[in-house]
Formats: sequence, C-alpha cells, structure tokens
Amino acid sequence: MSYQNLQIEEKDGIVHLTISRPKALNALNGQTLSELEQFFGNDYAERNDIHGVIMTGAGEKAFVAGADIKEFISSTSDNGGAILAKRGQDVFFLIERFHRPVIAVIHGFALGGGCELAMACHMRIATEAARFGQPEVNLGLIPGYGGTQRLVQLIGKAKATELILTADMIGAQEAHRLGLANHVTSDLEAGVAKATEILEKTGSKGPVAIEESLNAINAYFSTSGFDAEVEAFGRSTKTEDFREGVTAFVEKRKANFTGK
Ligand code: DAK
Repeated sequence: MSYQNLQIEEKDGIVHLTISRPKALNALNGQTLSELEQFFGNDYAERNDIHGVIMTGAGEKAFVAGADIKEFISSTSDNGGAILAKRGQDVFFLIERFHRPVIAVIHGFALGGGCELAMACHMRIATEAARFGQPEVNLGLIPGYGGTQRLVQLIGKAKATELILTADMIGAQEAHRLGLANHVTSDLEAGVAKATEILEKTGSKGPVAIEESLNAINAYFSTSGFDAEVEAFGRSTKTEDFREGVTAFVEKRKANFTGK
C-alpha cells in the first residue's frame, strides 16, 4: 500500500517510520490511524527479516500533537466517541503487540494521542526538545487511546494522576527521571542513532526470543482498564464541556466549562 501520512524507509533491517502532517503538528487524523493499522497489522506484520521500527514525527516542532481536534469536532454521534476510542486503542495494540521492538524518538510535542502513541511503542527516546503531556482535560475529555493505562504502567499512579488531571507538560529530563523516556539525547539525529544502536543489539539476538519476550512482557498487563477507558471516554464525548473544549481550541480561546 502507498501511504499519504507515513514516510517509510528501510535501512540495514531497520524500518524508519515518520508520521508526516507537519502543518497540523503531525496530529493523528483517521487517515493516519488507518495507515498505522495497515503498516503494523498488514504490510509489516509478517516481516521477520527486520530488526525493528524507529518512529519519529516530521518537522522540528512535534512528534505528534495529539488526535486531530479539527477532525473530531464533527463527531457527535451517540456512541461515536467510544467507538473511535476503541478503534484508536486497537491500532495502538497492534504496535504494542508487534513482533519486533518499536522505538519512538520524540522531538518536540508528544501530547494526548501523541503521548499515547509513544507509550504504545516498546521504548522511548526523548530529545532535549521533547514535551510530553495528556492535555485532554483542557478539551473536556479524558485520554482515550490507552493513556490512562499506559501512563500508570510506566510512571506509577500518583504521577500519572497528576499529569492527567492537571494537563501539565513535562520535558525530556523529567520524563527520563519518571521512567517515561528510556534515554535523553541532544537532538533528533542523536536520538535516531541511539535507537539504531538498541535495534542493532536486539537484532543480533534470537528473533524468536525477542518476539516471545515482548509477548511475555505484554502479558503482565491486564486489558480490562482499557475497556473502562473506552466507556469513560465515550461518556466524556457526550458532554457540553467536550463541545466547549474543542470549540475553544479551534477559536483559540480559553474554554469555559460548566460541568454539563
Ligand atoms: N489537532 C489539529 N490541529 C492541530 C493540533 C491537533 N491536535 N495541534 C496543533 N494543530 C494545528 C494548530 O491548529 C495550528 O494550525 P493553524 O492554526 O496553523 O491552521 C498548527 O497545528 C500549529 O499549531 P499552533 O499554532 O497551535 O502551534 P504552537 O507552537 O502555538 O502550539 C501546541 C503548539 C502543541 C502547544 C498547540 O498546537 C496545542 O496545544 N495543540 C493541541 C494539543 C492537544 O490538545 N492535543 C490533543 C490532545 S487530546 C476522539 C478521539 C481521540 C481524542 C479525542 C476525541 N474522538 C473519537 C471523539 C484524543 C484527543 C487528544 O489527543
């Protein structure tokens, strides 16, 4: 398949996947989610000859600045929120369950669905310019692509609760200190070099052992919390606060929430 929003390049057994919608800070629209599904669920699902995937965002400003707010402002159907959150979760499970390591290199913003995408990868390398956050509450929403689950898995309940409830952003050093980022590098080039070094190392091991290690690590985590997240996300998309939050973003003003 040819991709519109993903750039794919293979080099020495490593696949470089770049999410490329730089004018919208690489925000995840439906098309991009479909292409990620196509890549991880079909085109590369049986590729046993590769060592792994390095995921980046195009441009200097963002890894991915979230789900595409301008696209989902139009989705108000009764159960649309829950259905679309489930779809996003399912695509991200394809990444988490991929048979080779997937490493995100985060340069610039990784917000909302972008932070969730990075967390669905097996490892994260942050450049000094990286900014992580789950700003959904600013929009009258909750994280819907696994963020309430994977952030807790990675950094623990107390800090995850604080980040989700305040929408605060954190930089690379704090992400590293908390365990969200495996490594910090000075810039994108150094981040990709570090990811390459890791994949060259894992690529020299027994491929079945690599795949089974990933399976066993994933098995540690229960999936029932993800279902609860879909339901809670669905409820939050039916509120007036959600309408107000996304409208305020598009109109570039502060949201006035009423709790309805
Ligand atoms: N969606 C769409 N466009 C976005 C975007 C996004 N998430 N983030 C940025 N852009 C666009 C901006 O609107 C702007 O477009 P123009 O005005 O030039 O047309 C362009 O990218 C450049 O952004 P800024 O001008 O805002 O750049 P700044 O450097 O001033 O600010 C920023 C950068 C990252 C701090 C800011 O852009 C920002 O706050 N972005 C939004 C971050 C955010 O809230 N992300 C979403 C998190 S919530 C759903 C499914 C899933 C979700 C929700 C619903 N349903 C199925 C219903 C998940 C939600 C999330 O991910």
